[in-house]
Formats: sequence, structure tokens, C-alpha cells
Amino acid sequence: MGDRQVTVALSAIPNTGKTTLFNRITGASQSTGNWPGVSVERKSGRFTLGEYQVELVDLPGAYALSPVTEEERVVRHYFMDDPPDLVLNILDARNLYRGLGLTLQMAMSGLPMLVAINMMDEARTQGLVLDLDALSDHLGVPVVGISARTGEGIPELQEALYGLIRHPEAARPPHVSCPPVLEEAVKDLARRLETSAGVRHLRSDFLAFRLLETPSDAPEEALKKRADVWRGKIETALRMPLPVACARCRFNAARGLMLEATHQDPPAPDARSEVLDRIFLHHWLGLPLFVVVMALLFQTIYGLGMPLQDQFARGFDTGAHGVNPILKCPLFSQAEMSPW
Ligand SMILES: Nc1nc2c(ncn2[C@@H]2O[C@H](COP(=O)(O)OP(=O)(O)O)[C@@H](O)[C@H]2O)c(=O)[nH]1
Ligand SMILES: [Mg+2]
Repeated sequence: MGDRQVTVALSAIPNTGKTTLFNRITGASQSTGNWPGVSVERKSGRFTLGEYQVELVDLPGAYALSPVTEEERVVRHYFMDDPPDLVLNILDARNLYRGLGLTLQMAMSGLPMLVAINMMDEARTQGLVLDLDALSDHLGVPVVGISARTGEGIPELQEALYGLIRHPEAARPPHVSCPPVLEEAVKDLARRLETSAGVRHLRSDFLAFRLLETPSDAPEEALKKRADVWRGKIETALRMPLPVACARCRFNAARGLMLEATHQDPPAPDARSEVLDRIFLHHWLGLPLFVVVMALLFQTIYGLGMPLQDQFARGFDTGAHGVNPILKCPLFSQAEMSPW
């Protein structure tokens, strides 16, 4: 049994396989409750990793660290006020773009992080090839491919987690490019945050972004005022709300990353159509086969068409005989045509 306690937060956007992975890693040792003050369920589980006793916290699914939904408020509060020792972030291999916004945001925080690319089984079936090294390079954190459903890659994930617990300093947070006015604001606020009595465990440029997006996060009134001034300047320059501008920076970076790391294999050739192609497009056989097929086609049309045509003609004749007596009944025969 490990004797050193470590808290690892499991984070992802909804439907990425977070709960499946949580159940697989923690097995039966789970406990549930509620996050303080809200009706969102809090699930945590324990497992041993070498000399460490790991508490894995299953964070609610969230798209960003913005306080929009109740789940996002929980994640943001946990992350900012009571951060874990490590973050285990999950991405869906089939759609990296959807989850990378949150991944980038978390990686920028400077907390030690490991990214698990889940659903590798499905990605393979769809012919997707992922460049995990390129992802790891750009995100500045280790990346492991897994399938939480089948168990593929789980030992490698645990090994990477163990390595990160022992050497958490290895992380190299990514830089997300933004319009110059936004970069200038982040630099200015980050500098001021470093000298303020604020949160120390998160990177100052990450906190500067948070301050711009949510001024109520400011540790001091003076910083809040400064953030408000920048907010006005940025919104005038970029002509869009500041949270939108920040989200755009992240999603532009996410798109670039996804395009670089995801490759689609051309669909595997159909073996049957390959054989047929080889026969019908044969250098010598192709033309005679074409003539034979066309002759068979004509033969079929005439062979089937003539009897069918006779059947139709007979059907019409019978119909006409049936209609004649009706037309001759008094109702119709007395009806006179108008002279004009
Ligand atoms: N094919 C495949 N499906 C998975 C994998 N992991 C999870 N799923 C499925 O994805 C769906 C969402 O999983 P869940 O764990 O509830 O996602 P959460 O919303 O992130 O907690 C479920 O139907 C899972 O069975 C995986 O590795 N491969
Ligand atoms: Mg879940």
C-alpha cells in the first residue's frame, strides 16, 4: 500500500470516456457525494501507484474553465481555489478539436498534466492516424493513446502517471498566440499578478487570462480595475466580447494542432471490386466482355419486355370492356354536350 498521498483530477469535455476510464482505474474503491453548495455529483476513487496512494477525482464534464454552466463553475472553482497535484486530461481521438480548447487552457495553467487520447480503437476503425509525439510536443505534456473500453494502453498510462508524479516539473506549458492587444494585456496583468498576494501554484499568464475573462477572480481591487481597463481597450480594438476573443485564440490553436496531429488513411480498397476491375478492364478481355455483357442486356430487355408488353395490352383491353357498359348507362348517355 502506498503511503504518499497524491490527488489527480480527471478532466474532459462530456462523452469522452471519463467515467469509463475512472471505473477501469479505480475499480470498486469509489465514493460519491456532492460538490459543496451545488447539486453536481462528486465522485472520487483510490488506487495505488508504486509508493503513492492516488486519489482520482472525476471532475464534471466541462468545455472551458469559464463559469457558464454549473459543471464549469465547479471545475473552475476546484481548479483555481483547491487545485489537484496533477491533471489527467482526456481527449476523444475521433475529434481532438472539440476537447483541445479545455486541454490548452489546463496545460497553460502550469499544473503537471498528462493527456490520454481515448477511443483509439474507434479511431483505428475509422482509419485515423494520430501523431501523439506532435501533440505532446505542442502541448508540452506527455500524451498516451488508450482505449478505456478495451483496456488498451492503460498500463502505459499508469506508467506515464507514475513518471509525472515523480517528476512533475517536466511540464512545459504551451503558448497560445493572440492578437497583439490581448498579448499586451496578458503580459501587463501577469506582471502585476506576480507581485500581488494571489494564487502561487498557477502560472501568472494563465491567471491573467482568467482575470480578463472573469474580473471577479481578481485577488485585489486594483487588479480588477486594471483588468476592466484592458477589457474596454480590447473589446474596442477587436470589436467582440473579450471571452469570445480569448476562446477564439484557444480554438485557433486547437484547430492547428488537430490538423497537424490527425491524418486520415485513404479507405482500404475493396478486394472484390479490385478483382472485378482486373477482369473487366483487362487489356485484351475487356472489349469482348463488354460486347457480351451488352448482348446479354439487349437479350434480357427484349426477352422479358415482349411478354410484359402483351400482358399490359391484354389488361387494357379487359379494362375497356368493363368500362363500356358503364358509359352506356342512362346517366352518361343522357348527358348532352353544350353547343359552345
Ligand atoms: N469505442 C470506445 N468507446 C468508449 C471508450 N471509452 C468510452 N467509450 C464509450 O463512450 C461513451 C461515453 O463514455 P463515458 O465514460 O460515459 O463518458 P464521459 O461522459 O466522459 O464520462 C460510452 O458509451 C462508453 O462506452 C473507448 O475507449 N472506446
Ligand atoms: Mg461521466
